[in-house]
Amino acid sequence: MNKREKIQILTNINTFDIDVLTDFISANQITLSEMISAGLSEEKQAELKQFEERIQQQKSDKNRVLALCKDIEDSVFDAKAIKRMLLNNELTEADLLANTSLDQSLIKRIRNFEQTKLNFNLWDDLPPLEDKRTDVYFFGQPGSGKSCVLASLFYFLEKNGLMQVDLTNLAGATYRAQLKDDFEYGILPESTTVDGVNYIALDIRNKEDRNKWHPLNFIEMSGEHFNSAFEQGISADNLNQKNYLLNENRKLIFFVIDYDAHVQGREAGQRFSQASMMVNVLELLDDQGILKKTDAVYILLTKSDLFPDGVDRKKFAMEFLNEHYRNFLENCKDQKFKHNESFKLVVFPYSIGQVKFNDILMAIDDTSPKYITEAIRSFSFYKKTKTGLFN
Ligand SMILES: Nc1nc2c(ncn2[C@@H]2O[C@H](COP(=O)(O)OP(=O)(O)OP(=O)(O)O)[C@@H](O)[C@H]2O)c(=O)[nH]1
Ligand SMILES: [Mg+2]
Repeated sequence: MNKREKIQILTNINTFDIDVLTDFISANQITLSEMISAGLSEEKQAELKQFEERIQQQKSDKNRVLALCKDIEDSVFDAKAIKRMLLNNELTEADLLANTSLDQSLIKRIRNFEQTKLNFNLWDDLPPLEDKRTDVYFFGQPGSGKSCVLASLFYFLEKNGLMQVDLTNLAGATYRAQLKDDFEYGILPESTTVDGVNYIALDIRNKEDRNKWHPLNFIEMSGEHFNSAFEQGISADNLNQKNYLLNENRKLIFFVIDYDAHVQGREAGQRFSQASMMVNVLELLDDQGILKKTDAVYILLTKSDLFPDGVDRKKFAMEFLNEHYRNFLENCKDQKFKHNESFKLVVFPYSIGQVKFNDILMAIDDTSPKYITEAIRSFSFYKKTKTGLFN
């Protein structure tokens, strides 16, 4: 539009329909204030003001959506939060498709995302640990990946027909099924409630002889109990409720170190570093005579899928721990020496697979659970078959 045309239109501004006027504004050809100065009727002024407000609103909505999409792309939100945004119409599927790398199938998984409410017992409700089993403990700070390790292990054992359940603790058996079923659907467990604890009794088939079984009690508890043991010592209020830890069963102890929390430098909001806590808890376990009854200490460096691309994960884990957890490693070796090499020390990286939005498992990786199964079978005792069906 040239200057002459513009003057012509402004002179006859009240002869144009509203639709034409909004087109002039949208095309940035004539502004509303120019129209008002040219004598636009009050009625049309009111309509155009509303029109401009709507445009303004749309612009800020668009910016808000773009900002949300960028945060989603940067994994700022977990699956639950994105699901909420979709349900509240803060975002649409079209927004996600247009502005993020999410595809339709992932959006569908987010829409349908529902974690099973896990059934955690308080200590008081649990039966005592069955004796004549090896007790398997996982110690690590909240969020380090303990429940995910268990979920991936149970999934692996079941998929490969390596497990027999024991129903002494029904709550434990249900918990195992919940963990495994959700995992199979790519849904990761919610954080273990602060006071939550459970134990799962099951037998793992021996590698060489399918009639032999390794009887185990897996003890799962929240990272808060671990923190509390670090700060206040092992007591009946944390790791040794019900005298579980002090029973006579042989033990396998897994120390779970969160690689991601270390790299992020925030240590998942913890007051103390994992390195300091591990060293103290190891010492406390020895003080309580637990290491005497221990057949293996495992150090898991979890979330190893987040290691730099292309590295040899076992080698990288060893180098990483040697650099950042040197004292803890050396203390483990000292304890081993002190106990006349009566327990094994095993270090390895652990990954459940590829994780997205904190709660969604995109692809399952069996490498680590396979390794851990071997490591448990190697250092726990076995008994003869229950059925004697196979020879
Ligand atoms: N990338 C990646 N993330 C993982 C892996 N394992 C766990 N995570 C992430 O870590 C989060 C916490 O894992 P959990 O297993 O719930 O941690 P926890 O140690 O049981 O924590 P508490 O129950 O709070 O003590 C999961 O929701 C995942 O987002 C892994 O192998 N790879
Ligand atoms: Mg947990």
